[in-house]
Amino acid sequence: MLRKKDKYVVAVVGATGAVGNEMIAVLEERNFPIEKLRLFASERSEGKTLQFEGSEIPVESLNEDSFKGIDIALFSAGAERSKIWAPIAAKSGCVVVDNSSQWRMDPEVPLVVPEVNAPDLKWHKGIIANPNCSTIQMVVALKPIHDAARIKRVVVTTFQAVSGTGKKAMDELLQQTTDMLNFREIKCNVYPHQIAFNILPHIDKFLENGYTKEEMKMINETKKIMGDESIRVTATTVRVPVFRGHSESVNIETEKKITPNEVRSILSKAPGIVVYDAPEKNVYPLPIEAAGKDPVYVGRIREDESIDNGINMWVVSDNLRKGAALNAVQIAEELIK
Ligand code: NAP
Ligand code: 3JN
Repeated sequence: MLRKKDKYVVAVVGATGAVGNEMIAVLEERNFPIEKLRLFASERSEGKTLQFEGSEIPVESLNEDSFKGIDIALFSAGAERSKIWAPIAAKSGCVVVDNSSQWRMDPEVPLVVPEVNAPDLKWHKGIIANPNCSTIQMVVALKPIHDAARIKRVVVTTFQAVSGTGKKAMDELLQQTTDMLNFREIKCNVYPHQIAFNILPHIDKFLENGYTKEEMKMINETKKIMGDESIRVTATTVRVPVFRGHSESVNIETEKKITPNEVRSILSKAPGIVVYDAPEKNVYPLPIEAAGKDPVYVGRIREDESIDNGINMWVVSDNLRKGAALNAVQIAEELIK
């Protein structure tokens, strides 16, 4: 359990990565009360320094004693590293907020989006899981509708930015785009197909049921966060040539009738959401406008006229912020409240 203090010793594990970089920026921007920031990455990054509040902080590699004296550790170094190091950190008395999929479905580990299920933080045992980016932005938009009209079923298709795959994928999109425009040969290292000027209906590994792991993450995590196993969810996750910002087409079937105007009104009062919905003026959420911002943007709210109680909407958010770093820092803020 975290002892109340004025300032905390905080660690970022995976500090040199796309998510880790964003975590450092979000901690600074939000003035998280930090006594000391420790930064960890692989041995490859030893000797590097990263900036925080005007100081250069050295990047360290991990060892058994790394977490001594650390109050809160934000992990974003991948599931394999979280499997090994999160229990070691928790044993050292540090509270871990883990961004990987390693602990998300463990019944002993709360899976938290503060706007949706902050009370679940009460039962943590040293590790708290941060959901998948596509799940986070969707549940922020679903929860207020579920509370008002009980959601029976969700059909979601995602349009996910390459930054969800990390730094190398962002470089690959840039490289392929410039190579295309210069009539050069295209090389594919990160994705199995060209991503520039293309879309790939494939995120993470394929499973035996024909779904990808990313799709099953959305299905299983949504039920756990919403605390309702009865919600039926199906997902198709798609990679698009966008650098930053995931978009989602979300179709909902509710038990109680709810009109698009009621949805607009409920969502515009809900925490973390900006309703951006004036299609007559070409106003709807766009990833290039959501990039670098905190909210979950919702637009294109309309009735699904093919069923009795159906709503369609378009949900966009910055996958590195609310989808990863911001949500993790918000969890840490809840912990020290
Ligand atoms: P990335 O840009 O490839 O960065 C990976 C980070 O992990 C780097 O800092 C890397 O350090 C570090 N790392 C690798 N091996 C390590 C080791 N043995 N010990 C310590 N650190 C090590 O990837 P990313 O996009 O930031 O994503 C990182 C992880 O965050 C993902 O694997 C995933 O689990 C999670 N994630 C979650 C979401 C979400 O949906 N919430 C979204 C994206 C990512 P070096 O620079 O030294 O190699
Ligand atoms: O592809 C995306 O847009 C999101 C990717 C998330 C991700 C990438 C690598 C490993 C995860 C995740 O958070 O589920 C993981 C993982 O930890 O399994």
